[in-house]
Amino acid sequence: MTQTVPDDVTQFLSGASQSILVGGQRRRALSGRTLETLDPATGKVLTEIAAGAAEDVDAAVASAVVAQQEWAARKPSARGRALADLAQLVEDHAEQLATLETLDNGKPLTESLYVDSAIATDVWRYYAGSPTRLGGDVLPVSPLVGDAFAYSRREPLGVVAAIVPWNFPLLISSWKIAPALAAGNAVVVKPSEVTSLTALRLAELALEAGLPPGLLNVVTGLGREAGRALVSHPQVDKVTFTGSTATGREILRASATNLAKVTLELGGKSANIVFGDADLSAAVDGALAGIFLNQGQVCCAGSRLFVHRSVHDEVVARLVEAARGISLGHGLDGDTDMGPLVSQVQLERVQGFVSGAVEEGAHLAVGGVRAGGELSDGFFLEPTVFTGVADGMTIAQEEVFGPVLSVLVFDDEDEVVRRANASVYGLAAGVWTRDLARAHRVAHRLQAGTVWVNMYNMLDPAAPFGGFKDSGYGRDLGEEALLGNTQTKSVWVNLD
Ligand code: TXE
Repeated sequence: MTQTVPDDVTQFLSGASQSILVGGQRRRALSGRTLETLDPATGKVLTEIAAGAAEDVDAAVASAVVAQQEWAARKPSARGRALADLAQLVEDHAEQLATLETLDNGKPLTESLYVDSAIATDVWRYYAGSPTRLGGDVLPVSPLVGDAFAYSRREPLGVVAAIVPWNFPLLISSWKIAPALAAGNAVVVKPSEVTSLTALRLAELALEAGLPPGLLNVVTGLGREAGRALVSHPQVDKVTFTGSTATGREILRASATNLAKVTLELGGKSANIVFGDADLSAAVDGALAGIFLNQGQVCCAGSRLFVHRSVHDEVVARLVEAARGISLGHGLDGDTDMGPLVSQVQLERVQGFVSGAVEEGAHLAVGGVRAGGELSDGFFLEPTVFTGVADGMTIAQEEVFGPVLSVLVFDDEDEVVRRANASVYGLAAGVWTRDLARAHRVAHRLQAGTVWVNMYNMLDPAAPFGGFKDSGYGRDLGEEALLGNTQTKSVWVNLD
């Protein structure tokens, strides 16, 4: 496997140890420590990043506090223009950002380009329109004495901390940072220690677009050092987090000290339901995309595929055949359909779920093994399908976060809704049917923050995204994310 890496990307990688961006300046960690970041397709060191810690976080928050004042004082139209310029720069650098993402995370370049870079551009463009739309209301008050005019204002919170995971580093950074900035806040972002590169490049582009230095700061480093210091910092007003449930709980506990507002997106175990009357070709394609996009490392992955008994065998046969045809490889190779898992740790975690499922009695229909040959140094797992999965099995209850599909059989609508809802998670769900009434009925009954009908894994900046139940609270994207980055002030004016 030899890939050609464009010069601009090689150059960026060579300077990556200066990955802390504070007050508009890139530098190393104050401690001088670094962390290795690997290319997951080869297991080789890609570059080194700065291992930031509490003192770097202090500097970043201090510079964010100052820059936020300047930013919030700009006219809404000026803020909107700067964000639109950044959207344009993200689009102009789509290929560079996508290449970095593929090298760092492993996903195929086509995905990095047409999902991550493309939606990130749309997200910036969407929120570029927000500053000039963010108004308040005239309040119909009835004062006890005299008369008054009252109105509400949506004001920024101050400094927002964004804790970003490794599965969609550019995209999730964008959907956390863009609404925060649009609402007039400053941001300190702590990307995942295994995929920090695109958040850094994005922050450089923000400077190029004319955002004030210090408005968007990046502190790379470990979660337990840089991340922990950031979420408990006394001058952080909001934490927006996507990641594991355990870390989400820890962030919530930290917010008891600084009373930061918290938005959590914590993953899921989403049900994708194929009724007997569905267009089976579309449903099978949707099921495959639902579980194999980004190697299954997707919070809303359709990891529980409920298939009606009447079409079960046919759907399984098609899934297995398609899974066998998926070609694994380096994300920069043109004929790669699926890349490696993000890290050795994640590979081992997923392999643990696979062997556990076999022990609990699920039938391994295809995959389940680490890829060998020239891929053996990377963190590749063959696309995996289990059949005969029962609701109580670990593989049907816990988030696997890998290319592992569990197929469950069902007989009727009430039953499948009850079983789909029998999860601590509630992030997303899919329904495949030609029956219009059933599509809406089931969509309304599913306990999930997003339900897709005859489609899967579709995201758009206009559609709020987030979870019911243990999948978290608060919403990314849409107007809700914008409002979630504001606080409401009521202004009363005495008219007497
Ligand atoms: O997540 P962590 P991990 C799930 C998925 C995966 C599992 C573990 O099931 O297998 O989580 O992944 C930062 N204070 N998801 O261990 O630890 C960390 O540095 C502040 C689902 O990688 O939650 C990183 O930037 N920050 C998920 C981010 O939190 C802390 C996407 C996420 O890492 C911190 C990723 C702390 N104490 C994993 N500890 C989804 N919902 O899409 C860690 N971090």
